[in-house]
Amino acid sequence: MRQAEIKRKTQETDIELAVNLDQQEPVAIETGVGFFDHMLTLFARHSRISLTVKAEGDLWVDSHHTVEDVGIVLGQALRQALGDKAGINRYGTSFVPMDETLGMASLDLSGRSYLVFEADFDNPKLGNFDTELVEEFFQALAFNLQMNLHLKILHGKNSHHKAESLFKATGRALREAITINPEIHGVNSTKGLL
Ligand SMILES: [Mn+2]
Repeated sequence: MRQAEIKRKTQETDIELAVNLDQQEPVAIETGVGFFDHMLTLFARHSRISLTVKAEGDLWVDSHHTVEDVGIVLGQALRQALGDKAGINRYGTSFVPMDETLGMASLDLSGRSYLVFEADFDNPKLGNFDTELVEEFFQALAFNLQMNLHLKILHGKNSHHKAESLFKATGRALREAITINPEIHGVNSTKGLL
């Protein structure tokens, strides 16, 4: 089983997070930030992984530390669970429509970290979640998972739809990338290492 569990406590957040890439249950997210819980639940369902998150952050400041730190820990846990990445597809791409919005995620579990993010949100807040944190989250995720991640809203209007299409597309692209492909022997790189 490809799984990992991480506990991380700082002055700003206290996080317990577990992932299992080879089973789909349980999914249970509690961060104190409703919209973020909604996004992480979608992400887990569309990547078909088990994900549990218990985060207690300094929400009296704002939701920044909580969202960013969950991104860091999720990236670390996924990377740990992937191990040597033998036999996985490595790449994944997904387009996800949501009513008027179309979002895209394309990623490579290359061992190198890079985020390209092309999305704007008209609405600065969704509940107690600041929409600028969508980029912060994916930056933390990409850097700690050591993945090359491209996210783009091709068109759209509604801020909730835009954020949701990016989380769903990333989940679906990740599922493709982490899937073990019987045609791939060893690591899917001419370098022999990912
Ligand atoms: Mn929604």
